[in-house]
Parts: sequence; structure tokens; C-alpha cells
Amino acid sequence: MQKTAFITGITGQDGSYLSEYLLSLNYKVTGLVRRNSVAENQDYRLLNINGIEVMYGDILDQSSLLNALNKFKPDEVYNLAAQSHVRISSEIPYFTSQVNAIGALNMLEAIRVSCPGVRYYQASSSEMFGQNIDNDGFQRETTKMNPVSPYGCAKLFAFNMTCHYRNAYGLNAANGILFNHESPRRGSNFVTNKIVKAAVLIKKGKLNKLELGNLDSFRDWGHSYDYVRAMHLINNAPVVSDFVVATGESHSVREFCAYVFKKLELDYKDYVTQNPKYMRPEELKVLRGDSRKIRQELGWIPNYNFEALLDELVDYWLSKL
Ligand code: NAP
Ligand code: F7E
Repeated sequence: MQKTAFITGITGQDGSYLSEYLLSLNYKVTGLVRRNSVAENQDYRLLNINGIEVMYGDILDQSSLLNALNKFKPDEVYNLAAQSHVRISSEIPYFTSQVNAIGALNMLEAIRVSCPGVRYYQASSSEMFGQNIDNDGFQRETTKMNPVSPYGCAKLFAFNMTCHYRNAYGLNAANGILFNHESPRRGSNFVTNKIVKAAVLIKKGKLNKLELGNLDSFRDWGHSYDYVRAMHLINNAPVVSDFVVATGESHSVREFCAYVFKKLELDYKDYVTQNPKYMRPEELKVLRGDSRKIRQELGWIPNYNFEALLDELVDYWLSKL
């Protein structure tokens, strides 16, 4: 029988890749879309994906969540809705906390009262670890969590609530603790597409400098295409549990710049400057994930490595600009 998935945050980077992936598995894909004053901006990432059914709603509007669950009667729910920008979360901490923390609680409560049997996936984040790193240099499911941003604090609330609803009410609720993942569909104010887009503009003579914040933070960057497959595996795991999803490779922002500019036959040092505007009140310095649990228990393997991801981004911006 055909399964139905309901996705909040369906218009985002991951929502669009997850929709495509679930459609390829013959799911009926449904989702929640926020009203935008420019109708074209509402769902532009979904424009080339056929067969999705959406309704207007908001993760902060409990009635819209209950209406959606009642209408779509999903087998699986993916809660991806979030204010997902870490630095901006310091400018709008209250809003970020509402959406990322209370929004997740709204979804859990709506499921508890209306369809407690569904499988629930919560989009948790490596940002929850803060500066904690195990002795071997990795973060994993058992690593202590002390977030260093309003975004991370709100995500930790949602993570804990997901565990609590699983333990207290028997919900099939799981967390994916995902490390950074990117794609051509990533917003261009995240560092990856910001760097690649600017480097291509510089190469084409349309820009002469790129202002960044901290060049010496390290991230474990994967591809959204690989990570939405992990979300589906987690939401169908034989035993409901939480999983880290990561490549296990960590690179600095500086290394990212060096690779991209070199690929375009440029030297990043000639163009990249630092602007305090892009620094964070408290920087998370190093992320590097150990994803052995999902690889061993659920058979997840990423297709992209660091170089393949960056090559795809460069090719995308070269053809787009
Ligand atoms: P994204 O591109 O920023 O997408 C976020 C989605 O949430 C958008 O569809 C957005 O709608 C929606 N949204 C925001 N506020 C909402 C609200 N009040 N009600 C309903 N929907 C709302 O983020 P992403 O990269 O796809 O990430 C997906 C999820 O994974 C997020 O929860 C993020 O925090 C988490 N995560 C991401 C990463 C990563 O590296 N990408 C890593 C770990 C965890 P609009 O289009 O209307 O703004
Ligand atoms: O920053 C540094 C910045 O904004 C990466 C989200 O998906 O992953 C993402 O959060 C690094 C940081 O992603 C600029 O300080 C330097 O060290 O691309 P980002 P993020 O903050 O790691 C986690 C796992 C999530 O869950 C989030 O939703 O790059 N950096 N200069 C800069 N970052 C930005 N954005 N802009 C700069 O100019």
C-alpha cells in the first residue's frame, strides 16, 4: 500500500530533496507551506517537482498542524521547519526559539493527540554539541551537548522533547543529529554557497572581494541528497532511536575557500577579507561527526565527499551566473 509522508519545511533545501527522494520511492508526499507576500517565493524550490500536495500552515499555528494531520493522515512525519541560520539566530533569538523549540513541541503534541502511531523524524543538529568533542576528535550520539547559539539551544529543547515523547508516551519519535549539509539549493547566506557564488562572480569579473567572518572554524560538510536518504532510513529504523549523520571529514572555512578559488585558477588570499559583521557572539569551532551507528545499523553510505560536493557547487554557479 502507498505510504504518505508529511513534511514541514518542505520548501527548504532538505524538504525539496526529501520530497524528490520519497516520490521516487512511490510515497504520496504532502507538506506545510508558509504564506509569503510574493507567491513565487513561497515554493520556488518545489517548482520542478510534480505530484506534491501542500497546504498553508505554520509550525506555530497548532490548528494548522492538526488540520494537516487530519487531512493527509500520514504514515511518516518529517519536522524540518526551522529558522535554520545560526548567526541570524542571535539577532532573532526569541523568534528562533519559538519556531525551532516550541514549533517542534507543537508537532509532537499534535501527533500525540491525533495520530500517536505515526513515525516522527525531528531535524536535530550538530550545533547542539557546542564545543564538546570526544577525546578522539569526533562528536557522536553520546557526546555531551552544550550549545553556543540560540539556534542550538532551541534545537536541544526539541531534541529532548522528542526523546521525552518517545519515552513517556511511546511515540515513534526519532532524532537525526545532522552535521552541515549543502547543495546548489542551499540559501546563499550560508558560508558554502556564499563562497562559491562570490568566487564565480570574481572569476567572471563581476565582483572584486568577498567578505567573510571566521575563516578558522571547521565543519563536517556533506550533501543534502545523501542526508535526506538518512532521514528516511531513521524514520523507518526497526528500533526507534537517534542517529548522527556525518561524513567524518572536517575542513576549515579557509580550506573551503582555497579549494574553490584554486579550481577557478584564483588565489583566495587576493580576494577574501574579514568583516566583524559576519562573526558570531560565540563561535562553534570544530565539528566532525562519527556516523558509525547509522552506517552499521541502517546501512547508510554517503555518495559525496568534500571535493565532489565543492565541484558540484562550482559547476552549478558557473552555469547559473
Ligand atoms: P532551510 O532551507 O532553511 O529550510 C527551512 C524550512 O523551514 C523552510 O521550508 C521554511 O519555510 C520552513 N519554516 C521556517 N519557519 C517556519 C514556520 N514558522 N512554520 C513552518 N515552516 C517554517 O533549512 P534546511 O537546510 O533545509 O534544513 C532543514 C532542517 O534541518 C532545519 O530544521 C534545520 O535547522 C535542520 N538542520 C539543517 C542542517 C544543514 O546543514 N542544512 C544541519 C542540521 C540540521 P520558508 O521557505 O517559508 O522560509
Ligand atoms: O557557517 C563560518 C561560520 O552559516 C559555517 C546550518 O545548516 O549547519 C549550519 O550552521 C561556518 C561557521 O553554517 C561566514 O562562522 C565564516 O563557523 O554555513 P554556516 P553553520 O552555522 O555551521 C548546522 C549543522 C545547522 O544545523 C544549521 O541549520 O562558516 N563563516 N564566514 C561564515 N558563515 C556564514 N554564514 N557567513 C559568513 O560570511
